[in-house]
Amino acid sequence: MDSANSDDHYVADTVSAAVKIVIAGPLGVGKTTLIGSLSEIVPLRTEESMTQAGSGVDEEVSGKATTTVAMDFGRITLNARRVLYLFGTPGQPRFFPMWRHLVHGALGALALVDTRRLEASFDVLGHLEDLGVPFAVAANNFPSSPNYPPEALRSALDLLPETPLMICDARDRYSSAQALITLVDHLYTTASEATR
Ligand SMILES: Nc1nc2c(ncn2[C@@H]2O[C@H](COP(=O)(O)OP(=O)(O)O)[C@@H](O)[C@H]2O)c(=O)[nH]1
Ligand SMILES: [Mg+2]
Repeated sequence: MDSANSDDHYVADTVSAAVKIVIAGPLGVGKTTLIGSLSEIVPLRTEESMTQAGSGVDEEVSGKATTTVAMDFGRITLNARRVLYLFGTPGQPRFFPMWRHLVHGALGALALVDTRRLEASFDVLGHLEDLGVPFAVAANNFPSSPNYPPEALRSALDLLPETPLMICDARDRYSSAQALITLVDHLYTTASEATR
């Protein structure tokens, strides 16, 4: 990166291309955490306290006091010419109508799932399919997460054979980066096959 810009919030002057990736998943799965682990800028967050108003509407996740109400936004400089922007979706199904705008121009999505409550991800994965967004799935590991064999997890989530599935720890930068690299590899392979 341009040394003049290395310490600040601005994209280097040499950058001429941007890639957009969406981080999707239900409430409390670790989207905000993953973007925070990966972003080189302090991520733009839209966290608000969860209040009684959401009771009975939004899923309640134990220990979770805030929720993303618009989106998360982070940035990774890939090289002198390219940056990658991460857009995190809000997890609540009532925000699904805005996903159409959030995914606009995105190369693909990383869908985070929580193996303690897989059913919470069904709508999210279905919604990505409906929107035609290619995706990879990362199971964010919590201490009490059950260890399902990959094939059982694939089948429970009804994933296509080619959809990548991996385990990650959203708090860990390396693990989160591996998940992102797997997604980008998948997008690259899918795009090369389509042009063959
Ligand atoms: N143990 C563990 N906790 C996590 C992990 N990822 C997120 N958390 C915690 O789970 C809670 C929900 O994460 P958050 O990123 O806000 O979820 P979001 O609703 O998908 O944005 C937070 O308290 C995080 O600190 C993880 O990989 N392991
Ligand atoms: Mg969030």
